[in-house]
Formats: sequence, C-alpha cells, structure tokens
Amino acid sequence: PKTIYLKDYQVPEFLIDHTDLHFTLADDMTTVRSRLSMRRNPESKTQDASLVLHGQDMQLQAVTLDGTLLSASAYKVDEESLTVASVPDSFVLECETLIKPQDNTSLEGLYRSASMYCTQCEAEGFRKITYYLDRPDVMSLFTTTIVADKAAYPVLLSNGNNVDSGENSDGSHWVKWEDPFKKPAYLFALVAGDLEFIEDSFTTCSGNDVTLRIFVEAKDLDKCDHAMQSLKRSMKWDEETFGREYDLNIFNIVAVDDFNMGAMENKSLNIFNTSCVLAKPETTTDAAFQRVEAIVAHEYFHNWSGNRVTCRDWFQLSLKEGFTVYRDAEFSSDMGSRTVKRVEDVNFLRTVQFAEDAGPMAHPIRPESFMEISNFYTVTVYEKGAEIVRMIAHLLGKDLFRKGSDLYFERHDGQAVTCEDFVKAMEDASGKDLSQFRRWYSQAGTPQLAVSGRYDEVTSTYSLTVKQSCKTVQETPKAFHIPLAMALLGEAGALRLQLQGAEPNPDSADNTELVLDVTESEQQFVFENIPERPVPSLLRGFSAPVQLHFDYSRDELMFLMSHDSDGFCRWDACQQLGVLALKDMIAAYQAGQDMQLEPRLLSAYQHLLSDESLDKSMVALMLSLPSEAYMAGIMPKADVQAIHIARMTAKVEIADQLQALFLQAYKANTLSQPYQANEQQIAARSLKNTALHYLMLSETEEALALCLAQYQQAQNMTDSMAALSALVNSSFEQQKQQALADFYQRWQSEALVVNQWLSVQAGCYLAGTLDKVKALMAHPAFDIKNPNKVRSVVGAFTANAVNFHHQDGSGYEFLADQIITLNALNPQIAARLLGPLTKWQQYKDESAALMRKALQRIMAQEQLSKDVYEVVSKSLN
Ligand code: B3K
Ligand code: ZN
Repeated sequence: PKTIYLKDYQVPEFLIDHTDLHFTLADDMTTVRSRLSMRRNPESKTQDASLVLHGQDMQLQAVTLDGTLLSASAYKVDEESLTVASVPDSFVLECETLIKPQDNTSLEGLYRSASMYCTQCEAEGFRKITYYLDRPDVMSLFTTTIVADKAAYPVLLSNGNNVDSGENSDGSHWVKWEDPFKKPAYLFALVAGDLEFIEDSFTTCSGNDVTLRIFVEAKDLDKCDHAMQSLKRSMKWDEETFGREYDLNIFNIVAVDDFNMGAMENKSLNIFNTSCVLAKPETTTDAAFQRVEAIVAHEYFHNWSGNRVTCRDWFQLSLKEGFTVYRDAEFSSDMGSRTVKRVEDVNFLRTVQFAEDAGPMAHPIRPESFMEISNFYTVTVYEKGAEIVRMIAHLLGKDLFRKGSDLYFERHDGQAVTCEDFVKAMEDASGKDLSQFRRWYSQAGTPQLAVSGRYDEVTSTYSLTVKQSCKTVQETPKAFHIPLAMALLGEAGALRLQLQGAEPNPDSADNTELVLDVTESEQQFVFENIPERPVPSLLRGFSAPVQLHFDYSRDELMFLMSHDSDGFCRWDACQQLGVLALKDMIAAYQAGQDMQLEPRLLSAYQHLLSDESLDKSMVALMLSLPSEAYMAGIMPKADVQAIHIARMTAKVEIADQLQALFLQAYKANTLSQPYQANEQQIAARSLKNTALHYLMLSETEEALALCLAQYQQAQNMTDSMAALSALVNSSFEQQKQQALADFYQRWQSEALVVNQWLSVQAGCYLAGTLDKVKALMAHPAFDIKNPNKVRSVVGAFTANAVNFHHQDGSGYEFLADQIITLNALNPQIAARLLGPLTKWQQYKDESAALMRKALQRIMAQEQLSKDVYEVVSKSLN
C-alpha cells in the first residue's frame, strides 16, 4: 500500500456543485444512479487534467457525459478509480453502478444490518457506493431518491428534508430527500428499514421548531428516552455555551446493531451504534447512561464543529474531533461533576493515549502521513486533540476563547479548513501569540516534565525548576509551550503567589493559583515572600497532557490528598501514593520477598471511607488503585504477572483490613428510591459497588450473601452487573455458574445485555479464562461479524492483562488468529484489535518476543488489508 503525505496536498481538480443520487434497493442487488454537475476547479493548477473519480467494490454499468453514453474506450476502470480521459470545463456526468450491501461485512459504504440498510461513509466509504470525488474538500448539494419495497422498508431516510414521495404499482415506494447545505460525501447517509420512532421537538433560540426523531427496531422503542433528553440538553447547551443554533427543521437519529464505532454525525441523520443510544435502567449501567449522553452530544455538536465547518483533508481530522471531544467533555462537566469527569478523562488519556504516544504508531494530533486513514481515528487525534483545545481555552480565558470560536465559525462557515485556520482564528480574536504552541499539532510524544523545588528560609523564597523533554520513536521534538497550573500549599492553606520579576500580584483571594508558561527546555520560577516550606500542587486540573515527575515524599502525598483544593490533584496524589505502594510490592515479589502494603495507603483509604462529607464518586475513584495498564505504562519492561499479583495482594489486604468500613459504606449507600441516572445516585452506586467489590475480595460468607442478594434483588443493570462481576471473579464456583446461567436465561433477547454478559466473562482475571473465551466464541450469542460482540469478547480479553499476557503466549496467538479472520471480514475492526500487540516494547523481553512472533505471523499472511498491513508493519519496525 502506498503512503499519503500531508505535504503533497493539492486542491481538487474538479468540483461537484450538485449530486443527485438514486438508489433502488433490491434483495440481490442495489442499483445506484448518480448525476453529478461538475466543473473544473478554477483554483487548480492543472486545467486540462482527466477526470479521476474514486470508487471500489462495485460494478459499473454505464457512464454518460452530458447525456451521451460513453463507449468503453472513453473511460478506464481499475480497482480504485474511474478515469474519464477527456471532459469539458463544465459537464454532467451520470453513472450507474451495482453494489451488494448484503455481502458487505466491512460495515463501510452501504451495508445491511439485521433487516435494514444503512451507510457509513466517513472517512472513505462513499466510494463504495458510487464513483465520486471522495475527499472532504469537495462539497456538494445532495438530493437522494430511495426506492424500496414498502412492506419490508417502510422507512426511507437520507440527509436534509423529505421533499417528495410516492408509491409504485409493484409494491415499492420512494422518498426523495434534499439537503440544503453543501457537504462532503463523508457526511452522506441513507437508511431503509422497518423502524419505529419516538418524536419530540426543540425550539431554537431564534424560534425555529425542530422535529427530533429517534428510529429503532420496535423492540427497542422503550429505550430511547434518555437519548432524546440528552439531545435536547445538547441543543440548548450549544446555544448557551458556544452560540450555536441548529439549522434545519428536522434532526434524526437511527440505531443500528452492526457498527464499527460509536456513532456518526451525518448531516441531520446521525447513525448510532445501538450501544450508544439505547438506555433504560433495567438493561443499562450508569456508565452506559453517561456514555449515551456524551455521544449524543458529541454527534450533535459536530453539526457545527465538523459539518458546517469541515476538514480540508483527513490530516486535519483533529480539527473536528479534538474540538468536538473538548466540547462534549465541557457539556458532560456541566451536566454532572466537573472533577469526576476530569479525573475519568485524564485517567483514560494517561493510560491509553500515553501508551500510543510511546509506541510505534505514535503520531502528532495532525499526522503527516498515513496508508489508511481509518487507522488514525485514535486516542491521540481525539483525546489528546481535545487536550490541545483545552490548553488554548485556558491560555485565552473563557471570554476570549468564546470570541475565538465565534470568529472561527463565522469566518469558515461552509468551508473545508485546516487546524491552522482554527489556531489563527483563536490568535486573531485574542491577540495572543500561539506560535510556539503550534508545535503541539506537529510533534508527537508525551512531554516529560521534571520539576524540583527548593525552599530558602533566609530569603523566604521558593524556587521551582522545570525541565521538559520528549522522546518519540522517531525523533526528539523541540520545546513545547506547556501551561503549568500550580499553587503552593502551606499548613493553613494555599499561599499567595508572587513570582519574581512579574507584576505584583494583587492581594486578593484568587492569587493563590498561577499558570506558569513553560516554554524552554529548562526554566526556573522563583516565588517571593513564602513564609513556610510549602508543598507544591502541580499541573492542577491536569493543565497540559504531560507526564509530571516531582519527587514527593509519601507524607507530602498524604498531605495533598486531604488538603489540596484542586480535586484532580487530590485524586492524583492518592494515585501516586498507590503507585509507590505497588512498586514496593512488585519489587518484593520479583525478589521473592514478602509483599508489605504501605501503611499510609491503608490509613488514607480508612480516612476516605470515614469522612461522610466527601464526594462519593471521588471517594470511589480514589479507592481504586492505579490500574494494571497504568502501571505497565510507567514501568520499563513491565512484568504483567508481577503487577497483577502485587495489585491483587494489595487489594485483598485493603479488603481484609477495612472490612467493617466497607460494609458500612455498602449499607449507607444502598438506595431505596427508584433508579435515576443522576449525579447523586450514580455516585452512591459507585461507592456502594466499590465497597461490594472489596468485600467480595475477602470471600467471606457474609460478603457472598450480600452479593447474591444484590444480584437477585437488583432493579437496575449497574447493581446486577456489579454483583455478577464480583461473583465471576470469585472462587464461589457454584454460585457463579448459577448466576451466569440465570443471567443469560433472563436477558438472552437483549443483545446489549448479552454483550455485557460476554464481556464480564472474557474479562475475568482468574486462570483458565482463555478456554472460556474460546467457548464463548462458539456460543450462539456470539457473531464475529458484529463489532460489539467482537469487542465484548476479544476486546475484553485483551484488556484482561494477566490472561492476555500469559507467559506461554497463548493470549497473543489467540488474538493473532482473530485478527487474521477479521482481516478478511472487517479490516477496520481487525486493525483496531491489533492495538495491544503493537505495544510489545512496553513489556519484559520474554513477552515482547512472543508478541512480535504473533505480529510476524499476521504479517506473513497473504492479502492483508491496508488497515492491518499499516499497523503490523509499523509496529514490527
Ligand atoms: N466521525 C465519526 C467517526 C468516523 C470513524 C470512521 N472510521 C464519529 C465521531 O467521531 O463522532
Ligand atoms: Zn467525532
């Protein structure tokens, strides 16, 4: 496969003013007729070029140019394109193609899911529907006519407004849709099926009424409410927070079972994975309720950050994704607890994105090259991209950031633009210089920030020395502009900060936090009039996506954990104490010595469990030790077995020592009110189920009774799954088998619940899980063509570190087998599943060698898809 470079970008040679599509859906074959009104792009340097359209996996029937049928010699077709040698400056091109959605297992382009047809075009799926200029900087006005059997497909949807419809004498019917907004082909969508819908409406700030509909299979009609409420909250929030109003009178969401990712922001016709839209208490966990709200918001927000203003080319993907993730995170923070949301996001970023940035697939948020763009829908482009936008928001402050986003939307409405255009709008609106800051867009890697502090009693000064460095597999980047939010904590609270050489800081309450501009590889900041030796509170709110190193003593971490006014830093102090405690135990285990649990951690947890005034969600988060994945990421040549054993030993010790407190927390947080997915209830359930988890680790009869009672009496999926998961990971064999059987029996007709059942088993950390996983893949509930099932079994297994990294390499071999199978069926999913294998450099030599062996076996396959080839070849480099 060939590599495509950002530096080679050229404007399109042709433009498409109008795109008129006509689909006839039939069981054996779908016929697509397109009518494209095209002209040469006046901005293109080549004004005599042949017309080259993208297209693959279809059968071309006829091509017409300005009404004349072209003879076979007038055009050329190959695997990836249609070339018409000679065209005038302006013309109408018509194509008729045949496609087979029923055989399309890649779930890209037009495909069938259960009894419906649907599309997924981003990034380059439209070219599997018809020949086209399938690139985001070609924006066109679309009309779409769909013809299908009326009984089987009563609902026919596409983008924009329904402008006409009718019936034919053969039992088919047709609907014509017209989208008044120009858009790139990746935002095109079509749905046909026997669907039902719920309807609501929203009146925009300027008084437009918008009809909102969520389409699902009839059996899921009772699970749409939460998504609808989330949509309405999102629409309101975007008006209030970003001044963005919806621009059509109709907004549709459709749920489909077979979907490669979470959801897709097609103009006015968002298509969702059922797992990201359906929710009701009996079947859906709290976490999934929150995910539905966040994803509905995310896709809705794309209407402005993505659709009205779109990307010039796919290297600019973070322009819409990073910005939209930032927007949805702000929305979620406003809907619930800001601190909890921040901790969860940072925890994810530090565990997953830092690992990507340290591995062979590391890339800047604006990549410079790719073979297959689908491989670049990454945590780096999305989550790190959102952190870069967050830093801009901090550097500018709330009002100037809003001014910047207003300017960006106004200046570029209807255009396909670049990350540079975004930064420029922010600069122009604020007057701030972001030149050095731009390096975040072009340089990969996680900057390391080594900070040390020195207190001078004689001069009453405190100096912070900050050194930054960054290494990636490919290079050593130049210094980043890093906003370092900090405070200095004294015995009685945060100290007033007066930075040497800076304007005097007015004596007010809010001058106890500063954002230091770290711009050089080494810098010193001296604070004056510091009356006592302080403990620094650093990187508050996680003000930059960097790895902070400060040599805190364990007592200082204890102090920060209870005294820092920054919630993120309190949580992180607890995590870092956990890291030190686990490192001690890992070292002891590896040296064959007794593992001793850091007593401070125990007393910190004791304190957390005893203080009723603390936020329950935060307590639950702080009671969770750093994950095995996080530990593996910060320990060179990670020894997964040692990490797992040390961490389990620590947890069991904590469970045994604090049993009474866990029991008390369990009881105090057992709710009697009916389920609501609100902040307070979610917090209480999360603390209660954390307590249950620890209680079950002690494996007492009392804990078992509690757990079984919870399982049997649960009125919601959060409580049932927590109990089931505790049982599955326990040694109560008989009760476990009984609960698993009962659960399946009860929920077998609910696909999303069955997926949770699959995943709790695949994620079991006990020995023998791989055999169970193999058995699950033969279970009737499993289907390798359904990405949600694959993620629930294979994905959950690879996240199950101790089993996936079994020293005999069986986990790696199993994954390689699945990737080889999926390579032929669904290359995007295959490439995505490869992630864990590509990180071989993180692990101890024996594991790394076995991981490479599995990668080499995949590499040796014939007919590797571009997707898989790119990831495997880069990770073997
Ligand atoms: N924009 C889509 C992602 C499309 C992925 C294509 N491989 C969903 C989202 O980010 O909102
Ligand atoms: Zn997105």
